[in-house]
Amino acid sequence: MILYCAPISPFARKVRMLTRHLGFERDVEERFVDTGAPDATFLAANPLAKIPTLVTPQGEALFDSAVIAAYLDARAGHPLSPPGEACFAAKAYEALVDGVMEAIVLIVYERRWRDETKRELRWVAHQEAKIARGLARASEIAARPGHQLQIGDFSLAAALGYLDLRFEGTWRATFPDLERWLTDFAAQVPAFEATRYHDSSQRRA
Ligand SMILES: N[C@@H](CCC(=O)N[C@@H](CS)C(=O)NCC(=O)O)C(=O)O
Repeated sequence: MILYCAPISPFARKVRMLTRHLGFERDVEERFVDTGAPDATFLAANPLAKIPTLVTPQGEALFDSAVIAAYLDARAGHPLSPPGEACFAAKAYEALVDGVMEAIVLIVYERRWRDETKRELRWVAHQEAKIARGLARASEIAARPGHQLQIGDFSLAAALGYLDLRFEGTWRATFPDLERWLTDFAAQVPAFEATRYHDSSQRRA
């Protein structure tokens, strides 16, 4: 399988953690792409030029990260999907945290794509409010008794890791429960450390 991705992208990290955690690391070739200057092969796989994009052994290009996560989990025998009706709550939790990531990425893009004089601070505040509310809800969900490791947890770890990288970890003071949660997640999922971003020469997400 080919995974179009980038080392810093939180959505890509979610999937890169999942391929490792679910035992597909050797089956997946990670191809780092620049979404700002997509090449023809990547565009043929995903006309939206978004990462992550996974090309299956059958040549099917899968996106977005939720679709890829469901595909990998299904191939592994569904270890990260609760059975029955509970799977819908698990999907809503994943969608919630993916929405938090989306809001973080929008703020980063506001900085990257808009001239400093044209930045819309009300829009940034609107996204920041989504991040704060979303993290508060995610914190409640992850702390529920009987909460089992699931795909949404990989989204949450990727979102918090990205906040550390882009916003100097200011979330840690506001959400100490999530800070403890992330420590536990990292102990349970070595793929979190394995996918940590190190190289400061490749800074596109
Ligand atoms: N909903 C998508 C979001 C993916 C996404 O926005 N990825 C960013 C990188 S973190 C991207 O590809 N940006 C390029 C662009 O929007 O042109 C998912 O879950 O995969």
